[in-house]
Amino acid sequence: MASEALYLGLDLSTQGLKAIAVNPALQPVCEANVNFDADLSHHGIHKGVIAPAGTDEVFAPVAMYLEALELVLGRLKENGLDLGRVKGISGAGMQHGTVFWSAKAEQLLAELDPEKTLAEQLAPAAFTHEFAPNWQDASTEEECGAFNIALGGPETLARVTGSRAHHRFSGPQILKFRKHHPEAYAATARISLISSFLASLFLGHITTIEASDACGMNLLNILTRTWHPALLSLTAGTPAAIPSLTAKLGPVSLDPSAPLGSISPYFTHRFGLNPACTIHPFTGDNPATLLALPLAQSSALISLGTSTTFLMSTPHYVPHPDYHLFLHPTVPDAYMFMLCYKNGALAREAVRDAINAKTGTEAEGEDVWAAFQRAMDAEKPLGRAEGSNVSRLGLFFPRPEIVPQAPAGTWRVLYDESTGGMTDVPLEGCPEWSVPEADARAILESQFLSMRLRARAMMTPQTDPADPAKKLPDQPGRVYLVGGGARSDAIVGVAGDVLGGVEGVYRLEVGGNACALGGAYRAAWGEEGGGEGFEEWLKGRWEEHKFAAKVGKGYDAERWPVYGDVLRGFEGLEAKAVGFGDVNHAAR
Ligand code: XUL
Repeated sequence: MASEALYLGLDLSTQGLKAIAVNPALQPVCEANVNFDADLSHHGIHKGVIAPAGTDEVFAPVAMYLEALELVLGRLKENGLDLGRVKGISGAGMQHGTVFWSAKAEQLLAELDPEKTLAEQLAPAAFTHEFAPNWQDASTEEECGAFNIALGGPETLARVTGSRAHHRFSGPQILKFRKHHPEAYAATARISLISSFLASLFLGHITTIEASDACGMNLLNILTRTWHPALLSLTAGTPAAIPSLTAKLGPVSLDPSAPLGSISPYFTHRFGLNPACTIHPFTGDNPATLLALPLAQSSALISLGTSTTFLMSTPHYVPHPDYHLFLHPTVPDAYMFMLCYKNGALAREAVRDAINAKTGTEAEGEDVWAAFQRAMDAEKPLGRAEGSNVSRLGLFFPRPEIVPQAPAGTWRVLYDESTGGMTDVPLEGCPEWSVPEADARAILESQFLSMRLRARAMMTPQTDPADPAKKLPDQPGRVYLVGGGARSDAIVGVAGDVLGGVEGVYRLEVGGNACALGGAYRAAWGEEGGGEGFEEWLKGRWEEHKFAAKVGKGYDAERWPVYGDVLRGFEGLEAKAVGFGDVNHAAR
């Protein structure tokens, strides 16, 4: 077995670069991580990015990514991986970020000297801009306005590109780059997404943008799978400038099974990778997460990382400005439904910290989530008193939120279902809501109610697994949780209560590396799939008991309708928060 082939998956994310190698049985055999703050702090980053005070800009140095790639490959070797056995590489990059290559880039990539580092040979000469915008950037309000009206409104933009305009999407970001750095834009020969940038380094030439990740740009017409001329014209400035932008973007790679090419000699000489190693398309981190398990089309996957994302695979293209639809990364004619929340983990941790600060439990050496869990357990669903129709509803956004597009702030209301009335909760002295303890249940319910509200269009009729003759309400078959938050019993319980899941709530046991793993699986499929569809191929190899555990019962016939009935009130609360426009609600 010493010489069996291995497949490598990478994930270039906001806070680090992860790599994982799997064997043909899809078992992880080696992992390595680079943490930008811990390993590359000389780039002046905090949590992997630079976010100048007083601006909404968030970006990261491209040179840091070059250094990270060398470090992570070195660490794989130190951790015992024989890189010569790696037969295929694929992976993921955080979505939406762009890298601006100079006219010299192709030659520099082609002539890389294995005696020198990537950074010393490529930075700064291969780039026209030393930074890559990050998905947390919110500085393109003006550009988003232009995108939303370009095709007649956000609804049309969502219908054509899968999403309304978003600050972080690459189209508005490229438009801003052209306006703020016209000379650098003019000097840019090619534009890569983070995913295609990483693939390009491995190939030694600039490769195409992958179709699923291209859907995070607001530039691709998903219906025709071609760049949209009116959106190109807006980004480039004039219709006459379209060809130049088209050349910068290059074509979109539409065939998920087509390999990109062989590995660059730079990596074979410097790291001992095999010259026969093939590079397969890299995609965005969310589409790659979808590849870490054979996700049935009625099941949902919730990734509880820095951002919280809700993903489903669907055959239906039913776009709406409230959510995203992307082309599926490996299944032709399928789509990925996504909700992306900026405030997921951040907001939960803020409530947890406030509870710990008040009760002092953390100091006594208890688990950091113990007091949060107790506060949760002490409350009934929606904080309702026995026989009452009054629900506690809250929104907790330490940072401006994407879903819904609302400013930073905290909103707490008591919603009377019988009258539709909503009463603001004062910070102190409210007998029905004690801050911060009651926030524990409220924040979890709020996060899952938001998902239930928006994912309704994707849900399919279900039957009771114990009695197939019994019809159950439209909901997911299974709810899979992945990422740090998946370890919390409180989160598992509320996820099932609010979202359902007729087969239960499952924890995906793949460590913190779901997207790198999805990349490794994709590389393995690219090499060994033999023309079989990705889902069938993965289903045939995936040993569920090794990768997923049932952690919650999911659908609860009594609780399900209670959360369904409160959705109207929740929508009203969101409208209240969105109505605040740009003014920050007093942080409470
Ligand atoms: C998705 C998004 C984030 C990043 C995180 O639209 O912006 O989930 O992909 O890396």
